[in-house]
Amino acid sequence: MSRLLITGFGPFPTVPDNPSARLARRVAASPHLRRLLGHAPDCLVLETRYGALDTQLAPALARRPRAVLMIGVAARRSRVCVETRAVNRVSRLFPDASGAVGRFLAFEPDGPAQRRSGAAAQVRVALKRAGLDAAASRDAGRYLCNASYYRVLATGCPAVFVHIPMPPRTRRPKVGGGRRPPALDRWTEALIEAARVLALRGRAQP
Ligand code: PCA
Repeated sequence: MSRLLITGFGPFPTVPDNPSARLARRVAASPHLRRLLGHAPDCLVLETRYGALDTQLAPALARRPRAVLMIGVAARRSRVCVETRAVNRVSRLFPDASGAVGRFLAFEPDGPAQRRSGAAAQVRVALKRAGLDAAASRDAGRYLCNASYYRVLATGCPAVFVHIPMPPRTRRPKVGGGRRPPALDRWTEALIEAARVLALRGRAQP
């Protein structure tokens, strides 16, 4: 079956340990997805700097993935959010991991003001089915997550960006104790289901 790309992000100034990278790797390592695809999904951990859009993301997109699941952290949010769109806007306030800020207010001066994901609603349903009640969001920010999503949506393949909060610190469950599994474990399972749905959608698309 077709190629599925899963992306996460590395550290940036306010998040020195970015859980989205760990989550992307865990989802991409899913035996279930490997069985479905016939090979492991591609996993890309993007450096959180504007230059990485050209040096890391563009080459991955040139391999023409049939579907893309993107994950980033939104440290101030309390819920997992499915981003429904990306906008052609860059923050000039927040430096990236290399200390650079966006140089222009728009990434693509001639690009559309926004690009919408046609697969966001379906992914939200998939997450819900897997027990994760994610919110829909139309504001992916003005930083690297929005920037990378805007780029990926330009390809036209089914792509969805999921923002996760910082996972709460959990103590190890007591043996036999009925605690909920750690957030990262629950999110991994739900995002595997989201990835499955995206991969099938990518396969169906001409
Ligand atoms: N979150 C940032 C960039 C990398 C990440 O994980 C954002 O929301 O733009």
